[in-house]
This record gives sequence, structure tokens and C-alpha cells, in this order.
Amino acid sequence: MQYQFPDDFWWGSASSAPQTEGESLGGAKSPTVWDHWFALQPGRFFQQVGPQDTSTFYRHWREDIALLKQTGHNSFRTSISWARLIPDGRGDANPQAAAFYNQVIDELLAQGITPFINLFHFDMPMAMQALGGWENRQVVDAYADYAAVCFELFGDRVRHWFTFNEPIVPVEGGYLYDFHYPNVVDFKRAATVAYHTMLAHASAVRHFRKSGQGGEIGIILNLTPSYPRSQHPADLAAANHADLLFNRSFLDPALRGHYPEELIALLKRYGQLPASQPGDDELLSGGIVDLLGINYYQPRRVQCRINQVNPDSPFMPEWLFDHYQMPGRKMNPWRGWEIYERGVYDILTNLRDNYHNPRCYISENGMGVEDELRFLRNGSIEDDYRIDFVREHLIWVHRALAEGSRCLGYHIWTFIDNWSWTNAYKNRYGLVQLDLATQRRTVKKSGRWFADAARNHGFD
Ligand code: BGP
Repeated sequence: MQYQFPDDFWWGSASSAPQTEGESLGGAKSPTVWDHWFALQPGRFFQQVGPQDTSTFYRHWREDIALLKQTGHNSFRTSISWARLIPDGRGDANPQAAAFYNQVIDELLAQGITPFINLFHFDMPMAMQALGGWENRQVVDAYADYAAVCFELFGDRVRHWFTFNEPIVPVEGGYLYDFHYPNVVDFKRAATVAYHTMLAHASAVRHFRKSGQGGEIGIILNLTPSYPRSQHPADLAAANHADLLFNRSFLDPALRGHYPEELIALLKRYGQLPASQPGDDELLSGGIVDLLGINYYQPRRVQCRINQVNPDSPFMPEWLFDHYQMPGRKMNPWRGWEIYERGVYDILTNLRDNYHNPRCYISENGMGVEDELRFLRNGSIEDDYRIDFVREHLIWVHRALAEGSRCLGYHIWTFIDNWSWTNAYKNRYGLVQLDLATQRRTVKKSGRWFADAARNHGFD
């Protein structure tokens, strides 16, 4: 076998409660920001398909876990819905929801599939958002209590916990660039949300350590390597600023237990430093993770600003750099994201060299494609482009492993075509095709390829 991976490498996929569970307002679940926003502005969602319309894992979990097995998974990430487990965000767990998650965890284990459980995937309960969401420290405390409930209920069987998936996305989407609720555009508020999210992370880690349950806890970050247009010092400075704001703002507290001095100085210089309280630094220092999840989709290419900033305009990250599109770059035209497979290697070697080579794994990587029915042959989607995409990324992971990276696995995004934020079902990512109308599931060619790779611990 040309590309052989360790026998205990994690082969799996990632998904999330809000994108798969369905029963969004049933099953005693309370609304999240997504249900609320969809009710307010259905026109923002592709073909007005909302979070209620999913593969309905809430009812199909047993069938889906059988498909996980069939597609070679030895591990699988999903999330717990805070709004389902504790409908008002605070208080006791709903027994019906606890029973659902217990069944899922037990069935995964019975099938030999290790559950990776994430506690928050963009799905703020509306009751908490009504208090100000992550801007309000009471929500930080409520989240920590929710995490403690999860450790107590499921910690005897779950060995791999994650506090957050891509915590920067609600910051960017909800408070900077207007693509998530609550549609605020304000850097200072964005910085506060980011800061409080990391306090929530560290509080959950503290509860986890106190619980004495075995296993490990981590965080999942979408890392976007920042490549400068040239080696000119001004372009290098632009890339460094983008890296500080979009990667190191979460990576450093998660792996080093504190923010980079350079980031603090930068935010101070522009009057954007969020307010802190005594005890925060100590709390953050306890938030160092055991395991880092890395979501990688695309790099960030930047150059120094071409035009001068209008000093009267509100501060935005783009004060510090301009985006730059590399000529000849490979693109995923449906998602508008650059495909740069080597980026995953650059992330892993950066972690090895600059962050003491942490235990980590690729927690998301995948390719969303529109109108996949074009590739239907004899009843199954022949998605060779997805196989190539995964293969090419895995080859770079393989090389990083050979050079000493402690990357422990690879999870594709995603298992089954799922509902995605405002894009709904426009782009399909799954190893398994979903017919939304009939709920019929059909394994794609990539699902069969993935099963073989997982069973053979590699591929040629
Ligand atoms: C990541 C999210 C996933 C998923 C994926 C694909 O940022 O963690 O939830 O949605 O991106 O992106 P999209 O669905 O927006 O195309």
C-alpha cells in the first residue's frame, strides 16, 4: 500500500445536531438562533429550506449508525443540542433528550464506532441569545453548567469531548460580516463574543477536569493558513495580522493557555480590547486542551492594503490587510472556496514546530458540490471529484505524519448530505446521498472508497 496509515488512525466523519437531527421544534426542543432567524427571514435561506428539514437523525439514528459501520467508520463526531438537552438553556436535563443521546452513544459503541461529542455547533438556544448570547457572562456560566450536565450524563462512555466547533464562525458571521444571526457588524462586540467563548471553553474544561471522568477534552478550530502575496515585509505583516486575528486568537489560548501579546497590543492600539475581569487569566490558563480538532477547507491569501483606510470608518480586520486571489488557483466553484491541499500539511507542521506538536486530528475537511444528481450512474452518485479531494488531502497528512506530526485521524465533512446554515441543501458534502423528500439514503462512490481506505488503513 503506497499510503499506509497507523492501525489506530481515526477514520470517520463529522456532523452536527442542528444540521442532522431535525425535529427542530419537536421532541421538546426549544428554538435556537437558527429556528428564530428562519422564522424571521426565510428568504435568506436557500430555497427557504430551514433547520427543520434535515436527514432527521433524531428518528433515523439507528439506520444511520448502520451506514456509518458500512462506510468503514471507526469514529464519528456529532454534537449535543443544548436547546434540546436543556430546553431553556438553564436547569435540569430533559429526560427524553438525555434518553435520545444515550441511545446514540450506546449504539455507536455497540457498533465499534468511537463517539466524539461536541457541545456547541453554532446553535445558541434562543433563550440564551435573548440574554445577549456570548456578550453576556451569564451565558458563559449557563454553558459551563450545561457542559457539566453532559459530562455527568454521558461521561462514563464518551472519551473524546469538544467544547466548541469553529468558535470564530459565530463571531465572523454574527458580529462582523452579517451572515449569521444576530446580524451585528461591530468589531468590539465581535471581540467580546470571541473572548467570552474562550472563557466558556475554559470553564467547561475546568468542569471536565473536576468531574474526574476519564477521557480527553478538546476544541475544534477552523484554521486558515495565511499566505502572503509576496515576501515583501508589508505583505508579511498583513499575513501575520490575519493569522493573529483569525487563527491565533483561538489557537493560542487553546494550546498555550493565553492570548498572544502581539494580539493584545494590536487590539489595544485600535481601542478594541474586550473588557476582562480578575480571575480570567487563571481560568484561561486551565483551558489548555488534550486534543485539537482541525477543520481545514481553504487558505487565506492576503497582501498589504492597497488603498488607505478611511480613519472615520469603523474598525474591521480588513483595515490590516487586503484579500488576494492567487492566479491559477484551484477552486471549488460551488462554495467559492480555494482548494489548496498542501494547506493541511502547513497547519500540521506549524503545530509541530511552534506549538509543541499537540495531539490533534483533522476534524473536518470536505467538498460541497451542487446538483450532484448529474453524477448519478446506476443508482449511485459517482463522486470521483470527492475521492480525489479527500485522497489529495490525506496524502499531505501522510507526509506530515512521516515528518513527526501527531495527527491521529481524519474525519470528512460529512457523513450524509446535511442541512447547512443558509445554504440548506444547495451543496452536498456527504459520503451518503440523501433524498430529502423520501429520506432515502444511498451510499455514494466516495462512501465505498472511504470504507476501503479505512479497512485497509490506507490506499494506493
Ligand atoms: C464548517 C462547519 C460545518 C459545515 C462546513 C461546510 O464551517 O463546521 O457545520 O457546514 O463548514 O460549510 P457549508 O455548509 O457552509 O458549505
